[in-house]
Amino acid sequence: MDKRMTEEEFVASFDEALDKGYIFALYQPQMNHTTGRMIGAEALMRFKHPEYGMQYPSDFIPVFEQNDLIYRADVYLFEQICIFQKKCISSGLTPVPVSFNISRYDIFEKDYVEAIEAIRKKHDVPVRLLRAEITESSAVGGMETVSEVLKKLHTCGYVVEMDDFGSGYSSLNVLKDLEVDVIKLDMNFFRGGVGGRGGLIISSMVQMSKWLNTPVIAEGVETIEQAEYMKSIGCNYIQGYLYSKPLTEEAFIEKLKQLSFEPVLASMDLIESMNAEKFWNPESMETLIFNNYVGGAAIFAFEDNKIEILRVNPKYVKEIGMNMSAKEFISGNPLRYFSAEGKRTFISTVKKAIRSNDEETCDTWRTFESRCCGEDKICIRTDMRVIGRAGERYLFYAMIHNVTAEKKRYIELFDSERRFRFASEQANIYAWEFTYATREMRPCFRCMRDLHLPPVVKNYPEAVFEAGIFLEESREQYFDWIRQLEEGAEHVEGIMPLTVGRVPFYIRYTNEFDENGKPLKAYGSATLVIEEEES
Ligand code: G
Ligand code: G
Ligand code: MN
Repeated sequence: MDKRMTEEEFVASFDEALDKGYIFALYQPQMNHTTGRMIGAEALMRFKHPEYGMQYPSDFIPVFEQNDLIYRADVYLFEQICIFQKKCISSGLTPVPVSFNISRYDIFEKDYVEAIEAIRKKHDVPVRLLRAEITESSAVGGMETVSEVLKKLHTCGYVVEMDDFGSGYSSLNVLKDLEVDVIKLDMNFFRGGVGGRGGLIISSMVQMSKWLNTPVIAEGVETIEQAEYMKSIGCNYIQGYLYSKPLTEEAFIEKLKQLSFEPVLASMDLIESMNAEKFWNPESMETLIFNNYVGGAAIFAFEDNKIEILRVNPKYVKEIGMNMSAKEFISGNPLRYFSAEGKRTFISTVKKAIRSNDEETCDTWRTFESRCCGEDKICIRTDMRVIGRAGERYLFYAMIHNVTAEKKRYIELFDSERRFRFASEQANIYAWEFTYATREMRPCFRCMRDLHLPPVVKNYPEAVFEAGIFLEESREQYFDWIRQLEEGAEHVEGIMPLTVGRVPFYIRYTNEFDENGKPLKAYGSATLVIEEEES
């Protein structure tokens, strides 16, 4: 039968507890939720009295802290962890890094780092198999001391994690001054659920950690929904009851045998000249350029066929118009605005840019709805390129242009030409289209029937001179028309005799331009010139 021990009982039995192993570590696996691999474990202190049974950490940790016992307890537990790691190595297992908790009281003990280093060396455990967890609240006693300990730990080669991030002790300030390697975000601080404000705060914290290039481990994850939410905002590392409770050494060894290991990755490696720190620094030249770039620009992440906009500049917001705010673009799935075809185009362009590692462009239609402007369809041209990657996650720089007006004009022209061609099939007109780039001519049905042309005439217009449809005497004139069209003339027209019968036809060309104003195709038509009979 368990009995809650009193403060006096904890203090009185402390020496015996260290001696006889009432104090020991449990190991809680830390997982990559996406790959199912283990990234490490946290050692958690437990107290089991032979008579009174298991005691709550929330009971004995504060007692140890208030009675100057925590330092001894932590150093003791650190040695237990080293012994465990050494045992794993010796028995041929692949050990994973184990995090140990540093109390804020340990930080004020002068030779804390020296003490644990001596123990680590005594047991011959590589430093990469141990990670230090300092809590945000350590900073309460003064930044200088924590900073000093952090430096010492780094010098010795320890990865240092910021524990209990989000607990509210001015998280941002602490993060700014302490260069930790990993952030542990405790879901217990968001028991109100991940919906609404809680979710927004968590996603902002994860976002921020990305800017700092610091991986995040979400702690206290109990449900699949929480894990999926964390994954959706780019945090794959998870510790909590969902995967496993803290385990005894024996049970943890079983996990080690079952699961494979992968190292914790920084959330993003920026390539080449892009310097992450500068880029996210509000005062840097990079930020200045981004914010003041004459066109719309955005930074987005791509993973798992999903797009996440991380940052937009003021011109981006202007370019799309619709009176939307930067916040509206950044929150939620940006592809929700896209047409089905636009989605496919965008994703395939993203993939192309990953393969080519070069700038790629696409035009996509999106439907925006805003409170003031109602619904509107907008065509956006995006020039994108990869600027960073971490594992399967890619970071992109994108420049955007609103090309809606050009696109609409283009579509109108295209429609009118198509209507014209339908009409010509009905009337006494021969019609065809000629594509400059391919030198291909596509005749209408009547041309095919009367002039015995195939559906595609190659090597146009040379081919129709060879076929005797156009006459040699018109060659110079006709090639001059084509030249004018290729140089951008809107129309050319004139009368020309066709076929051996020298039948006079009125020939007219209308030029079609692409969205950049470059000639694309010429639509030709020929109508018989009816000469009025002389009376
Ligand atoms: O397992 P959980 O209920 O284990 O732990 C409760 C609290 O005790 C947590 O805030 C945790 O950080 C702290 N804690 C767990 N293990 C240790 C330890 O080894 N040393 C210190 N100082 N705190 C610990
Ligand atoms: O050192 P730190 O305060 O981060 O200790 C982690 C604490 O979280 C420990 O008390 C541990 O037992 C506890 N814990 C681990 N997984 C879960 C979980 O899924 N839910 C909750 N509520 N607590 C957890
Ligand atoms: Mn911890």
